[in-house]
Amino acid sequence: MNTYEIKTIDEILEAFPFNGKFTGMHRIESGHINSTFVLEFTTADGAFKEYLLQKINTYVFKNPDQLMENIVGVTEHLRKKVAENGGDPNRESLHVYFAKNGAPYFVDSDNNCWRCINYIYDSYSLQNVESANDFYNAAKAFGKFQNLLADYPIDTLHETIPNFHNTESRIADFKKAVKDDLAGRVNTAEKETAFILEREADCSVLVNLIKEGKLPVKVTHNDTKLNNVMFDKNTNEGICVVDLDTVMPGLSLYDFGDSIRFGANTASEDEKDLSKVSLSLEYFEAYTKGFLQCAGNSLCEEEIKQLPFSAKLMTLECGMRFLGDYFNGNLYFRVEYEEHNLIRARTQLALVADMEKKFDLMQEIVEKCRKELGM
Ligand code: GN1
Ligand code: MG
Repeated sequence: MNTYEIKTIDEILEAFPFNGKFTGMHRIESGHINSTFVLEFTTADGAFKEYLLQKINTYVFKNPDQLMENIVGVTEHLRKKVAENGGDPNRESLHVYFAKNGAPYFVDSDNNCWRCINYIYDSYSLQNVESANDFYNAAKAFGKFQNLLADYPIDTLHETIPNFHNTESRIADFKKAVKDDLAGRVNTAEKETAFILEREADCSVLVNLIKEGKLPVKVTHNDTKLNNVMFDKNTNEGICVVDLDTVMPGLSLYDFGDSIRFGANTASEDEKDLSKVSLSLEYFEAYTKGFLQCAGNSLCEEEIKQLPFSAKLMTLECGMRFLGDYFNGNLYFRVEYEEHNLIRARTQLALVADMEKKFDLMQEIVEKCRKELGM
């Protein structure tokens, strides 16, 4: 058994009301922020039972009380909605298991914060899109997720990471990272830095549209990576959206754009061979179709118009976040090697460049999908 960062698994086993005898655990490697483990148990009647255990990254999420208050509120809302619609809340929504002391997370003797969540049985996640249909199914899942939260009381949500997709504030952070040059590396990525700074004006577009009242702020997921959807093993439909840490007031466009950034890239987020990086128009179309089909009726004209731009902006934002973190000495994103964030930044910027070339085609695809859907 590899317990990784868990020095005192016994403390955790004691803290939560697990059902059965602990038989083992393994780590789930995906996700750049929290550490995730699957804990395995055998129940009294001999059944196999699993739970997800996560160590909350408190460097990133400074206020775990507020974070968990959001997640508990959102998951309870989702469970109610799923049940009302005749679905299975245990498969179609997450559920937070409270610690025995009544708190939604447990603080161990080293001051680490742990939370426990239901494991979605007979499901799988994808690290890369394997077919247009996968991505279409992911779009439907995120679109549906947005609909289920449309009547969630937005004012009750805490901003778990302030200005998360505020691209003006993101570029200000990036410039600060360049100026501070904490790890003494800025001179190794001058071309990439210039590429970002040349696009500074882009960072104000959506922010200004919000200020002008042209884009509505809604409850959004804000981290719509493909691997944040669980797919059903039998039907391959997206059944459950996970990783709810950044469910906050945001724009539908952030969710659309971030999905495209990750899933419509023909290469992985950390591909070293940039010739493999490009925007798949086939995948862009599949996602646009699924998203418009499910969430389209709640989108206004300006939101639909900005869909292609949002994909570019979210990719640029992620590029500057990775590069800024590289300059800061890899404080935020988990890395497997020292240049990992630089490599990730390069793929994002190469994808931005390709999206700029294909921008007219992306717009045509949005129009085509609208026509097909009679919107
Ligand atoms: C992080 O946790 P994970 O791996 O789903 C990050 C996202 C980035 C993404 C880039 C809280 O997501 O914003 O887009 O990495 N999450 C947070 O892959 O910063
Ligand atoms: Mg996450």
